[in-house]
Amino acid sequence: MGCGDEVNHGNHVLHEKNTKPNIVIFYIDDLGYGDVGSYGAVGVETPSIDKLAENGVRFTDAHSSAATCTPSRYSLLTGEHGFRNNAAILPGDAPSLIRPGKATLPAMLKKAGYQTAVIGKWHLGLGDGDVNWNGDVSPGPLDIGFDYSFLLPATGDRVPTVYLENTKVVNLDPNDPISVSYKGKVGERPTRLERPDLARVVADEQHSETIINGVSRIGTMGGGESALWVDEDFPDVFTGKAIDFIHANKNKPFFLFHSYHDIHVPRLPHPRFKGKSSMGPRGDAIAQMDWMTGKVVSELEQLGLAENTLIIFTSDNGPVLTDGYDDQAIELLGDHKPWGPFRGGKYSAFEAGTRVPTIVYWPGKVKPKVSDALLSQMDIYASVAKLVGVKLEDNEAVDSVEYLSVLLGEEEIAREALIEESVATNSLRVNQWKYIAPVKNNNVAAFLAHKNIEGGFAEKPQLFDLSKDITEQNNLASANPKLVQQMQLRLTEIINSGY
Ligand code: NG6
Ligand code: CA
Repeated sequence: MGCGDEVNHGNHVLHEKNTKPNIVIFYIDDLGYGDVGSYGAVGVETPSIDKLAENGVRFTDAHSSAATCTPSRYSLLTGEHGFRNNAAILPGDAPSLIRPGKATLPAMLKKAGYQTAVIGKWHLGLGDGDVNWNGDVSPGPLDIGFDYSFLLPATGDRVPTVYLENTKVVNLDPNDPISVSYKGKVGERPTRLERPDLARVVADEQHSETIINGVSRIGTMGGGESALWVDEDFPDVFTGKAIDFIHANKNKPFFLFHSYHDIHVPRLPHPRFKGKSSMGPRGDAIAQMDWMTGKVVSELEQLGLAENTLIIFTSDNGPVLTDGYDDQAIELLGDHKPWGPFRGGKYSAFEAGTRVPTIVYWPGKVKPKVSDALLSQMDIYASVAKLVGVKLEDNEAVDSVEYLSVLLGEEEIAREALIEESVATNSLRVNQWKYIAPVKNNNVAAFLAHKNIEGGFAEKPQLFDLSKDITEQNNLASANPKLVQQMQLRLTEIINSGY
């Protein structure tokens, strides 16, 4: 049909103009290695992600920089370890951790002519301290390289439970200003401790402050009634914003950092996903997350952009079942193994803390393959810089190593060494060896026991041979004191001077 010819012709012209590939990072929250079908999930189906995995590069040894959110996000966006800036899980009123002027992935892409957006979870702090949610909230993403942002400011379980679009809270009524506190109660809304009958999800003490949308949160919040989010609407709201951004930029190269709330707590998937898994809310949230991913991918296909878009799908840290709310994630788990074949989970120094599903998809460019290369999310920065032809400054993205050909599945050999950050210590991988540096006192163990997670922390050094002992059971440290010493030296060296 004539009409079809015109469309084809249009696409052709568009591709000639837009030779730089679009870049989309799907950054999932708390998704474990084994939570995706192509990585062995049994309690839930993930057809949209499996399609990416089957037609792209599926990595088996790719890592977030840390076993928690804020440091991993910091590293993804700056190409450096979280410990270089004391990154740790931030409260919902924390100042912005990535300060204006810092080199970032989106700022680097802007140099190459990209339009850049972050949509979804931020959790990297906003403002200068004592943020006023009723005015212009800055500095924030717009000051570090993003042209557009639509955010869940911290986490789903932290106040304020409002969306922030660029510098403004969405739908805020100036006559009902927002107040937020992480040090005592503000506002009239009851907390769960005051009115347990009003909360529809059972929560631990930390998650028992202001009740909003029937769910008690961390922190207290007054005002802002018209601006409150409805957790169940996240998939539609964030997907809608992502699609709007793609449409608006279909003729220019764009970078979309699509940062999901799922499958972090509180897990409150939209009712249409209820029962989509056999695992209750945690599994249903995975199904929802798969749906969101499929929606954006099919939008790219419909716009004729898929073959000019590099997609990276990955997670900010390993899995956790109970993280403040009781949604029966443990009871309903069945044979599903969120941590895959590894030991540990979110927060932990064991492999499941940072070894996360990682898929690179680029139809026509990347051939289907499984890659066992040791890679870090920090390496995305330098690799993408190479892809778009930007030369990095000497002090830019200091922990990021360029492995573009590995990312695209053309080569298999990447890092020889990699630091894995956990909440209590650092570990070092060198080839098959895994060293976990000792902790001074193991007081985090109790916190993790409460979450059913093995931290992997000990007051003595630990050394595992992952080639024979993937589950880190057999501590070889005392039999190999020399190797332990070398690993500790190497760890210190990388911390002090970079990889
Ligand atoms: C912890 C919260 C947890 C989660 C986490 C951040 C406890 C007791 N509470 O402080 O529920 O919100 O912070 O998760 O652990 S992350 O994925 O954003 O790092
Ligand atoms: Ca996380």
